[in-house]
Amino acid sequence: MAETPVDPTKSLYNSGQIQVLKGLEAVRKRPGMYIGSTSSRGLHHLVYEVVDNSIDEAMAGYCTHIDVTIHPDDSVTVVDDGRGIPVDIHPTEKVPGVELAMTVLHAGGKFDKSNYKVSGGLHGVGVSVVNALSEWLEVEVRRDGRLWHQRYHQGIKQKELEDMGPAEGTGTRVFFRPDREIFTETRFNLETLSARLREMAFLNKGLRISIRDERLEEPVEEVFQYEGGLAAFVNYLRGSRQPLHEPPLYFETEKPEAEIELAMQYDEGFSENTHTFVNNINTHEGGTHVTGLKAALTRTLNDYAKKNNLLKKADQSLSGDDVREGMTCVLSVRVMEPQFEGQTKTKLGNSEVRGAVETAVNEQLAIWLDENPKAAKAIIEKSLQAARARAAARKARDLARKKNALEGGVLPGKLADCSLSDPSMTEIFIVEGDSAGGSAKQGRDRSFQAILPIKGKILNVERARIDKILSNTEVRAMITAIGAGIRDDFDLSNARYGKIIIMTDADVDGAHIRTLLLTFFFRQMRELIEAGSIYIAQPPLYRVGKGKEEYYAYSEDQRTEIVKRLTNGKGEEARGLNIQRYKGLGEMNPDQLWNTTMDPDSRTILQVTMDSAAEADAIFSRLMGDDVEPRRQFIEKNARYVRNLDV
Ligand code: 0RA
Repeated sequence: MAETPVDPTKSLYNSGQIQVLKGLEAVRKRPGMYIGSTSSRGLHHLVYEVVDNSIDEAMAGYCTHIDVTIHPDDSVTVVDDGRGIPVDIHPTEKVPGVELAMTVLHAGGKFDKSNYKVSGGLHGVGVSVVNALSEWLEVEVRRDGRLWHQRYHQGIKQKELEDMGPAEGTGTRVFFRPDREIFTETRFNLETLSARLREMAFLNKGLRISIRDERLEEPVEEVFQYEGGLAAFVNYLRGSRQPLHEPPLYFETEKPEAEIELAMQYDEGFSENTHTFVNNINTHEGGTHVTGLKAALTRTLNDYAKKNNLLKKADQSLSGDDVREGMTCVLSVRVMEPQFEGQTKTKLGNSEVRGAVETAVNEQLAIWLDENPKAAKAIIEKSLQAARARAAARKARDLARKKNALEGGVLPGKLADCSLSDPSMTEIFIVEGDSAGGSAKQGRDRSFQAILPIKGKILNVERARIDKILSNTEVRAMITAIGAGIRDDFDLSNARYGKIIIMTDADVDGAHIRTLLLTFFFRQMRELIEAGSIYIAQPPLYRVGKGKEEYYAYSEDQRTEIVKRLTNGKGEEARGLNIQRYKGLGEMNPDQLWNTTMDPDSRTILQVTMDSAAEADAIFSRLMGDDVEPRRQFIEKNARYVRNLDV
């Protein structure tokens, strides 16, 4: 029954095959060029790349289910119920379509462009890159009543595509194990993958995406499927903030230049939460669609307010910032030939999209306001309040400026500054508590390390308005020490330090303070996160001493490992070991703090990134909003979200 669709007498090494081997070799030589990095981030990109192909099939209208499984050995399966990758022999390449997809760079499945109107996938490098970087990969295709199978090792086929016999349905299954010779991190983070898959489900209304983690004794499964699409996304992002109206404004419309989908809702909070996507790609850097959206919001809300005599003075108008305060908004556009620009290729350049989005939002928002006068009034009233608060904040800032408080000049008294001033060399540790601050000041290298101790719980910036935030002592100390201003006035080029390192105790209180600090940076100095300047210090949990030797453990696993090594496997009961659990940074002497946590040559610090800004936003809202319960649950579960930000 096995039937080989390629003439077996033909040499494996015709010129096409040699090209293929060269291409995959290039990927293995310089993986970073194709997937960004070989760390945790690159590892997760492998899964995104495979899933993106299935999502393209869903966007084309042929796929309704995608199931992702993480197996106990950190191999992954992605199954979809799409049409299945074609298996017939390509007329010029003389190999099955599926083999082209697996071995030819950028083929992906889109080797025939007519198959897809629009397609997503940030990297668009194609599944062949995943194949090249996998110890092994198996692909299975169900098509035309049969099941087809092929296996690869490090991108090289082990056999020709094989017909495995009759099968029902259609679809594609890709099963792979990332190559340990390539990746420095090979464990998948469930939360990271879930966050991304959840986002994809929100963006593709009705599509069912599941993830199953078989690495735990009790496998866990999560299913993401949202009939509400972006409206459900906005609801999720809003978290526990009180809505000003329900349901969110929602529309879908088709213009010649783009398909446009939007959901928007105002709440009693003070931040703006806008997330925008083009062909399922998060456009962190904005672009023409965002310009169109903002212009339409400002214009239509002002028009409505004027028409209904809601503005106090005839010449009063609402600014863009005013009308976006307390707004959660998700915009998703689909365009045929997107042009991505910017540092991270996440800024839309197509000029025709601006007008399309602007017109659509003008039209739809005007209709919605007319049909929802109560909501409209609440939104305008809120924008007017925002305008007043902004005026008050300006006053407060001017006042502060006079006292030199926010513009550098007088640095906070508690700051132990460093002697160098070139930010590419310098770093500041924001340290919880005066006693730990004292140890850090003594232990540091004062040439390039500055220390700012802060007291316990800083103000919860999610719940406070700008004028109040600016009057908080701890917050002011951070703003002055960093020296780059806040929000719209923030200027990265004025930052006095290249790295801002949050150093808190390795306990629940420490996690809480870290959350507060991250919220502060997320809301007030987001560019610092975007620039990759915010880090989390990793103090050790244990010191294991044996005679004169000492070792530090940063996790329970590490402690077990060290004890095993020092006792030749006998365990902790063996005598001569002195195990100390650090309850706080203050228990370490200055030398220990330097050696374990501060010395750039030996420390580990986690970089906080914006990769999953939408997810971070939801977490912040959930944790920092008015509801106590989610916060309590979170603290009980502990501060694992930093990993989400980090990957
Ligand atoms: C090329 C053409 C067609 C489907 C696909 C590729 C396809 C690729 C992937 C990758 C993962 N899942 C996928 N599902 C489909 C359409 C072929 C036709 O016209 O039937």
